[in-house]
Amino acid sequence: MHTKAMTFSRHILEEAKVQQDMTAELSSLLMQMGYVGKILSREIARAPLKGRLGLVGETNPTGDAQKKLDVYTNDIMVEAFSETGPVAGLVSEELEELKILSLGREAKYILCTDPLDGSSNTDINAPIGTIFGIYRCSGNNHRELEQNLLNERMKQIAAGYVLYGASTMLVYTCGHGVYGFTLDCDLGEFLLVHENISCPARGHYCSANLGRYHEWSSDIQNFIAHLTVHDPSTRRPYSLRYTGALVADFHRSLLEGGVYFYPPDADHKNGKLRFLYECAPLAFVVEQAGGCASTGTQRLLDLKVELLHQRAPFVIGSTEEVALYEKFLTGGT
Ligand code: FBP
Repeated sequence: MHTKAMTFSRHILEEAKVQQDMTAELSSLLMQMGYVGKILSREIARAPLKGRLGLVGETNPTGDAQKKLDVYTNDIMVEAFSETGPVAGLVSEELEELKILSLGREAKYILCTDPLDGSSNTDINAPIGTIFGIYRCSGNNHRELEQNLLNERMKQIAAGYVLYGASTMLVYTCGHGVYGFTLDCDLGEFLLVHENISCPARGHYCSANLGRYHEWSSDIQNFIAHLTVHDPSTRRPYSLRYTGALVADFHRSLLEGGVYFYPPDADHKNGKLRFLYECAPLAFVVEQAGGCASTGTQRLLDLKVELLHQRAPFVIGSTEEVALYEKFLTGGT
């Protein structure tokens, strides 16, 4: 019996005792995210039984064909944070604009989210996830909130993801270490299983869509050639692991070391992944765990953002591999 287990909610309350920026509103927002994770874990597992697989026939703001689960998970996110108080505005992969949820006194945060990461996996029972980044907000109306978010007048103060895999995991940080929880479906509780996660400085896995190899720059092709040389003395070749879900590939690198990258290619001149609700939240997590996130030429979190759905070239994971990737891209090798 898990009587001594640390639940996600208790962990947040304990953090609030020691972390000044862990306000009552932020605590309640995070607990609500835990609740959303439980609902989505149950409903994603039941999706084939409820006719929630397949496409809806629409596209999202960045032109991706929307899956029924993309729309369903986004609706759950909007519903769960509407009128709960702490969230003033929601930025989502599935919404064109920042959606005002509350302008009340408690509404102190902007929630940026990819409600369903890994959409191409929904119909084949492969891992998918939910990504979230939380910004302390300033502004009294839609225009001010959006402008302040885009002009870095808002600070990301918490981030994380939920991974719907063999088990459901929630990983989060509030800027004081990274913690991982596994959902005990019987108890309906996320229980702490990874305390103060530290990303190994070096790994053995690389995650990238090699189907795009010929569209990548020769620098990136040289980086891959370097990783795939047979040289046991330097623990090469690396093993390829590409699940089709950023959250799942990132989770592997976070726990076991390695690197995930999505560079510019013929269809994505600026990379595929979106800064505010895919790259920046995971960059915040990995840096808290001692890893790195970059565009290939600069620290990801230093990137200037002008659009809600702005894309960014992205490399994330162990410090050694990210540094090596940057070296290849800046001709340092
Ligand atoms: P979604 O949020 O729409 O799923 O897009 C992101 C993503 O699916 C990542 O999870 C994944 O790593 C990548 O795109 C896969 O893209 P590709 O099929 O081009 O390799």
